[in-house]
Amino acid sequence: MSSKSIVEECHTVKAFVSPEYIRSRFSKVMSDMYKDEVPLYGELLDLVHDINEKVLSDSNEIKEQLSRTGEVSRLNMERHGAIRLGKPEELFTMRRLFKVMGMYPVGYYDLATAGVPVHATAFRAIDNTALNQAPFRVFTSLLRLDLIDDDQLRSNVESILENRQIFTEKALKLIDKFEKEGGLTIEDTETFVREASETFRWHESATVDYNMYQTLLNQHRLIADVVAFKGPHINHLTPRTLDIDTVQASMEARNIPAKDTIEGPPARKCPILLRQTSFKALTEKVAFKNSTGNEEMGEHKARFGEIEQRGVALTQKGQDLYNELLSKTRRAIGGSPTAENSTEYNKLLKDNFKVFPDNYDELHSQELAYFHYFITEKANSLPKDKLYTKLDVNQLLEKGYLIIEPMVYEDFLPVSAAGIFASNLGTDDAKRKYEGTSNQSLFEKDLGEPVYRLMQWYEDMQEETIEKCLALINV
Ligand code: OOG
Ligand code: NI
Repeated sequence: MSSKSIVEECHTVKAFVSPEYIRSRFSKVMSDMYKDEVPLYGELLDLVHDINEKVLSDSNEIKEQLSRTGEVSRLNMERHGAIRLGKPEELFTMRRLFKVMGMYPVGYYDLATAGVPVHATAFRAIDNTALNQAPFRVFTSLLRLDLIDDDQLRSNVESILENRQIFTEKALKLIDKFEKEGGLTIEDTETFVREASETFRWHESATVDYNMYQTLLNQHRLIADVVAFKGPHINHLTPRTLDIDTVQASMEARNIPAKDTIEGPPARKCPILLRQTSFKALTEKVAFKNSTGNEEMGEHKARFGEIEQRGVALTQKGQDLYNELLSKTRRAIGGSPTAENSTEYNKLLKDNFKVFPDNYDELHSQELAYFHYFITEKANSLPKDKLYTKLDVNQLLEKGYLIIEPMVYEDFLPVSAAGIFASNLGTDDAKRKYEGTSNQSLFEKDLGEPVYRLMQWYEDMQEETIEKCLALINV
């Protein structure tokens, strides 16, 4: 290539910003918007921030662990949100929209068996560095129209949703532009972030009349939430806390109406997977159209605030043990915990989980959890006459040439997600059962591509850190 063409090329190359930048801008805009719409969420953020600071200043061990894995820098910007979509095309375009921000669908969650007629994925970054730079994720569910048994209602829902356009013209244009050109400039990014956030905004007026809203509500509160509005308002945002029990107790002390039980595993020295709690959904005024063209006021409950504490990701073996112990506990109290039996439930959960090892060395040696590997100073003194392989890893660990740190679980838990849905939808809905099997292939067809396999992702990441250590040792 001549030097002239290089110069020419330089002139035409546009400076694209990174997907991490777009994602963190978007996350910030969403958080500000939600703080504005749901002030209690702002209060929750402050609470979580104060408690995280205290945990970090009280425990050097936690601070060092989070520094080594790169999580400490992301803690204050860490959050997830959730949206509920109504039709396949919305899911398809949502995938394209999130791709602009470097977010890809990971995992398939079927919530029908838990009485919620949706299936879902989580859009998130998939590269470890990218995740540490901007950890924002969105749990995205799609209504399963095939689970509405009333034919008339299903066809009404279809026609209500048929002409709905949840994306702005400008957002759609910028998605096209990103796909054609491979990136967005800083100016386009600002427009994109603003336009994309419009899709997730709350609307005080419904698109249906009050009667239709009631009909939808009677079928399932979630169906009303998805179908009666102009778009998929973000229904919660969730900061990450380092001490969920303290936040739960502080919520109660501040009269923030907290959910009765924390979802997920019990409190442990070495946290596993994900524990979550929330404050209950607000009752908000909504204007419904009526047949005379006037507005009729009513109310709707959908939006809440949630918090989560993340722990180490489990291998399939660990996940199976987790599922077994959780089911055993739920069976013993007759299903999902309630306000009345929450103390009994928590005690039983703690007892049942006693068999789950609670130190990182054992979680590692029994292959129950995933870890990042790091080399220590001491590794410099290793004799150079041998090529170290994966077979040597355990011995290198034992002798202190390598150390491990827990790999944080980045995803969601179907039983917890159903519990979060249920606590904000009302117990009658939660008791519903939907017949029929999960339908990952239909979901992936609507999405337009397969979801990333969840376990494989952790397996690959662990493998990567081992390879990296061996490469450093073998230089
Ligand atoms: C989503 C509930 C799932 C979580 O944290 O498990 C979720 C919803 O209510 O739409 O966000
Ligand atoms: Ni959530």
